[in-house]
Amino acid sequence: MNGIDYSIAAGDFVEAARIYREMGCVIVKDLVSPALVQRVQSRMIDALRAYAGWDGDILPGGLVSVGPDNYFDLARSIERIVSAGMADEEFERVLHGPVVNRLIRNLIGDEVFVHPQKVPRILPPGDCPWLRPAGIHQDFPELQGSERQITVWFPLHDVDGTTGVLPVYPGMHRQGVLPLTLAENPSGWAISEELLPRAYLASMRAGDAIVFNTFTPHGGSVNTSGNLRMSIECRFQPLGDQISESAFELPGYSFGWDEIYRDWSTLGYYWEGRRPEVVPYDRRWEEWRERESIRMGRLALPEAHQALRLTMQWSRDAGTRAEAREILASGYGEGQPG
Ligand SMILES: O=C(O)CCC(=O)C(=O)O
Repeated sequence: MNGIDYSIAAGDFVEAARIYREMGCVIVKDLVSPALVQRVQSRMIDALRAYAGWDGDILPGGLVSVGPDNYFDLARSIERIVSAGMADEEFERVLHGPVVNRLIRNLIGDEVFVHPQKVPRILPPGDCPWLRPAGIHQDFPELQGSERQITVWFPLHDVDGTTGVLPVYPGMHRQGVLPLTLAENPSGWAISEELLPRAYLASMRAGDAIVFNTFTPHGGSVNTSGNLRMSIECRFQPLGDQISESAFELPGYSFGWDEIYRDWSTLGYYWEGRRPEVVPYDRRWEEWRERESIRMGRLALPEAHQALRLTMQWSRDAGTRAEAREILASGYGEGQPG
């Protein structure tokens, strides 16, 4: 901890709103029952066993042991693990239930909409080349839609500074969209730490949550334990604000909503009847990132490597994809700039 405590007990929603307004983030203790998040974790562990050949131990605090021998299989099976974590109807029910609803309503001062996407994650310890930690970022440029959007991040076991809690940067949500620099992380970009105050790292128990605004910088976790860090994040916003069409997609996955909702009894496709006004995804931000990755790649900047790879794989424009491919094929990024 940094000496300041941004945590509150569940139920103290007035204080939660005060801290959230001032800091852009608040840690809510005991927001949900530990058994609930442990069930989501168990579903993911079952998928780890079935698809990644995992046969490690569950340690005190709910930590999941893992060795580097498992890393590749973990990365290969990630879709199965993610879809298993997303498909828990009871967890969804609690996100719509009275306690979470009252909390979010107090923070946004409006009627609440629960975003369909939930993001279960596993973060292996050390430097796993296939599953790297997110860089420090704000959600807004990626997710767009409401400026009052909120993320609620739940660890699925006890976490602290070594096991990879999610760092957040209090007070920075008022700065608007912060500039990005190229970085070797899954998105290829990050907010430079020089622009930020010291990260806030809370020690948390299963059932606690970090709640933060869509402009609050976060990410860049470091897992120096010998275990997997497992978490799930969920998003909320006012029903009356606009939402990006991308919030209803499952981008990059081979599974769809039918698979997630297959065994659900009542909540499947809950968002079809009641949802905010849907607006198109504004591509200018990603187009800027693609152009920059190409410009920096042509200058043979090594830190542009990951951003270029993403441009090559995901750009909507065939010419841009081909340009990124050509730069990467020239040997640049393998330590021999072309
Ligand atoms: O769990 C992490 O490491 C990253 C989470 C994140 O980026 C998010 O909640 O938006």
